[in-house]
Amino acid sequence: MRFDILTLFPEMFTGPLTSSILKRARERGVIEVNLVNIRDYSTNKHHTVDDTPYGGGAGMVMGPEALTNAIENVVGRYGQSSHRVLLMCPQGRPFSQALAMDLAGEKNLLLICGHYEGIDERVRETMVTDEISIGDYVLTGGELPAAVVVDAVARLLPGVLGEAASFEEESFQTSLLEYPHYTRPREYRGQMVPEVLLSGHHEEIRKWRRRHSLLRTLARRPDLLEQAELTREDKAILREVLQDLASLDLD
Ligand code: 4GX
Repeated sequence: MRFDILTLFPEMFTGPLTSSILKRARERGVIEVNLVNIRDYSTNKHHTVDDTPYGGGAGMVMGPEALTNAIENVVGRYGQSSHRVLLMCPQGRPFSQALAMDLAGEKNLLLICGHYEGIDERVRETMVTDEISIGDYVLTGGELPAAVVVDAVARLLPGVLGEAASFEEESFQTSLLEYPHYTRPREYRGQMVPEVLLSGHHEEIRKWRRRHSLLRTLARRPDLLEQAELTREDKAILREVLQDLASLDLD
């Protein structure tokens, strides 16, 4: 899969792209990342890309010319058609695992990293196919969100993670939070690893993990339980916990 990233600060991607899994995926040719400096497409004397907003007010807006030229250059290079053009912005659709899975089905993705107060609305209307937000907080630019999207999408592609990991992705998907994990030593600063995990009883271990996934999700993210595919066994566990809670005497 090929990612074209339009940015004023290509150097912000150096760390994420040259480390760990994304580094290996690029070396193996599973992903290709093309960083495009929007400033290179500015045609004015000082190569500026921003301007003051019509109607007045604080801040600057990225103008349409350089951005459009950069997008058209990239899309034109590959024969466009189904090219998704993503704009990272707080007004966008909340990024999710489901959206990452949808994007992982594309051959190319173009990501636009805005700065200042944003981009000229006409570019948004005519060139952008998807507006994406990574969360309800305000960042200084779209680079970190773009890196998040590239990371989440790339790890879903065949050959990026190990075989085993991709199977888990299939079966568990996103519905429940992870159960607690432990590794050696068995005792650390007086804290023991739960006995069942040392027992070698695979069925007991599976039940313990499922139970703790359910309990964590109930405690921290009950909203996720609505979309989760729960077995009869899962429902029995949750029913029992909720009954115990309901019978607490809080007076
Ligand atoms: N999830 N920001 C983008 C400038 C901007 C504004 C509007 C285009 C249109 C953010 C987020 C985020 C701050 C990145 C404003 N560019 N992006 N930037 N949260 O906060 O995606």
